Amino acid sequence: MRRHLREREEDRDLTRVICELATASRYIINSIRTGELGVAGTSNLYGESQLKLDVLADRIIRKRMTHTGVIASIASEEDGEIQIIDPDGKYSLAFDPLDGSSLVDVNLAVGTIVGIYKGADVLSPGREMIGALYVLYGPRCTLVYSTGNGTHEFAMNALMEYTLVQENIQIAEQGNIYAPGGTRNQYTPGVEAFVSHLEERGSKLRYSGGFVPDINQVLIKGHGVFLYPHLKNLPRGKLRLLYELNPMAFLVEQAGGAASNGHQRILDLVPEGIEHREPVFIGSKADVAKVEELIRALES
Ligand code: AFP
Repeated sequence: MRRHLREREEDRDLTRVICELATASRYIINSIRTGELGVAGTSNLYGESQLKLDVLADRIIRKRMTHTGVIASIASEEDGEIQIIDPDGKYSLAFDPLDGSSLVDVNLAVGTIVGIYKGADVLSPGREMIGALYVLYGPRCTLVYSTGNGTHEFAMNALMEYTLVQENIQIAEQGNIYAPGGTRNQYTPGVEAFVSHLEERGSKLRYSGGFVPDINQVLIKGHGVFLYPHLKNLPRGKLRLLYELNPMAFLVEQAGGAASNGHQRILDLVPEGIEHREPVFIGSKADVAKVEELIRALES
């Protein structure tokens, strides 16, 4: 991966950040595969206090990021507040160290999601990001990143090194898989009409309950749409703008897809705070445009 980044003449400090995140993922995948599934506060057989996997993942990433010496601030889903590391640092991160962590004990895939900003301000619109990546801890461990020049996939080999799988992933204009989050009886008229439209078109439902594997499926299959919409009982939806939506919107747009909150581009939204939640419709451009049209027609 380091060679790939150098060949593309990426900034050396940005290369360090991405490679240190890749290193962090080795420790995280090892913890997932070998660690106890206990909850924080319990102790393992050695009497050590048990860390929840997401707390452990958060600590691993923080340690590696501090080690780079180029980080200004960190906003982690685990911490709920922005931590200043070095006000003069070159980059800042917003990340979810282990998204979907509740799926580990049923052996479903989970992931780490990271958005990378120049300077110290992670509360700027996502379009200001200079990079994003996720690591998917599934049957294979894969890493997908973009620094604004396409979206690229790597896979971890037996030596725990990341080797290139594909460059410049492309998402087709329209798809035939969909991942519908939330509960259907809470869907609003525009969203209900959209899902009915997809089903009538023969789209197949593919939903794991993990944002990273569900987005990865749209990216790597090269078509489809993920939605976690505004719901009657959850008008802002569930997913967090900083830690989940902005990084994935960056990666999907770089692959020729689109990401909307049903009315406007996710990357244009001004964060109201680090816990800001937004509805999301993300994936094939025509599918995202279709749901925006139905929401306009049936909900305005
Ligand atoms: P957890 O991190 O609490 O497991 O939630 C995972 C998640 O934030 C995201 O990964 C999924 O897309 C979404 O929640 C699934 O939510 P539902 O369980 O309501 O479908």
